[in-house]
Formats: sequence, C-alpha cells, structure tokens
Amino acid sequence: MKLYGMTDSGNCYKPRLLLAKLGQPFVHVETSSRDGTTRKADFLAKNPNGKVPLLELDDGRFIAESNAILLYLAEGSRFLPEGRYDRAIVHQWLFFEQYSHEPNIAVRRSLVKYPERAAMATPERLHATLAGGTQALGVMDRQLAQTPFIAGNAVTVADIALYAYTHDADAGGFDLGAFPAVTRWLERMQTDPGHVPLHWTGE
Ligand SMILES: N[C@@H](CCC(=O)N[C@@H](CS)C(=O)NCC(=O)O)C(=O)O
Repeated sequence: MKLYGMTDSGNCYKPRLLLAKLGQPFVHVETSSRDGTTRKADFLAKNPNGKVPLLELDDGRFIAESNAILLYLAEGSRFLPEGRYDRAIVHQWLFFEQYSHEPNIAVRRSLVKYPERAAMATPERLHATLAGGTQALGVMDRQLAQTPFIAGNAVTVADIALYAYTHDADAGGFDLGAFPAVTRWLERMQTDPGHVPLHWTGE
C-alpha cells in the first residue's frame, strides 16, 4: 500500500499510527498540501478533493478522508469493535473529531504554526478556534474521566483519530494542563503497543 501524506499533518499521522500498531508495511509518499502539490491535476485524478492523507491499495484503488482510511485498515483488528452499538460509539467520536475537534484544534495549530497561513490568522478566527477547541477538549475530558479510552475500555480508531491533533494541541495555543483526564489518556496512548511519534513515516 502507498500512503500519500505530509509528515507534519495530524490527519496524515492517523493512518501511519494505526499501520504501525498493526505492524503493516506501507510506502510513505511525501505529498505537501502547503506547496500546491495536492491541487495539481495528477493528484486531483487520485483524490478529487485534493487533500491528504490518501491511501492507494495494492490493486490501484484509492481511499481519502483520514477516518475512512482508519475504518478500512482497522477491519478485523482490536481497534474496531464488532457489536453494532459499540461500533456506533466509535463512529460517534470519529464524527465528533471531524466536526468539533479538528476544525478548531488542527486549524488553529496550522494558523499559528505555518507562516503561509499568517494572513488568515485574524483575531476573530484565532478567538473562535480557541473557544471551539477548548470546548472540544472539555467534552473529551468529561468522557475520559469516566472511561480509560474515548469509546470505552479499549483503544479504538476513535482514540487514534483524536490523539493525532490533541497530543500537539499546545502548538496551537491550547492549555492541556486544564484537562487532567485528557492528559492521563495521552500518556495511556503513548504506552499502547506499537506507538510511534508524529513524524514517523515507516522507516
Ligand atoms: N477531512 C480530511 C481533512 C484532510 C485535510 O484537511 N488535509 C490537509 C492536510 S492536514 C490537506 O490536504 N489540505 C490541502 C488543501 O486543503 O489544499 C481528513 O480527515 O482526511
């Protein structure tokens, strides 16, 4: 399998982290969303949405959207429960990640971290993403005060999806110290077998 992605992107880290945990080999193809590569015709032919991560299967088919890639890769593994209800709870947190968490925490991190985004980092946008991200961390903290992992007692793809940007939230100006249950969960995630850091690309 080939995984098109950018090393510093949390969305691209999600499938890399799962592949590491599964012990599944893959070829990392560095594809920057910051230099226009993802908007070129040859990449748009692979993913019409022009975004990474993008997984290319051995038979040449593609899957985009980080959480869809996670669900595909996790099938039959310890990271995806079988039962209908348990699986729905995993989906619940994956949708939460995409609607309430990533658009605030990942977006604020990119506005603060990447110089080419500086012009978009208006005070209004910084304020709105700080408020939204802080709220999302509060939601996670309430859940993680009750269960060791976000969807219950075991690590699932929902934890992997939420870990990707939460662990680096301080780079976006978020104070993780205010969320003790999230902080303990981050430590649990780092000791789960097969853990690799953000910039690991399979080497
Ligand atoms: N919902 C998508 C978001 C992917 C995304 O925003 N990727 C960024 C890099 S982190 C990207 O490729 N941006 C390129 C662009 O928007 O032009 C996912 O979860 O995969």
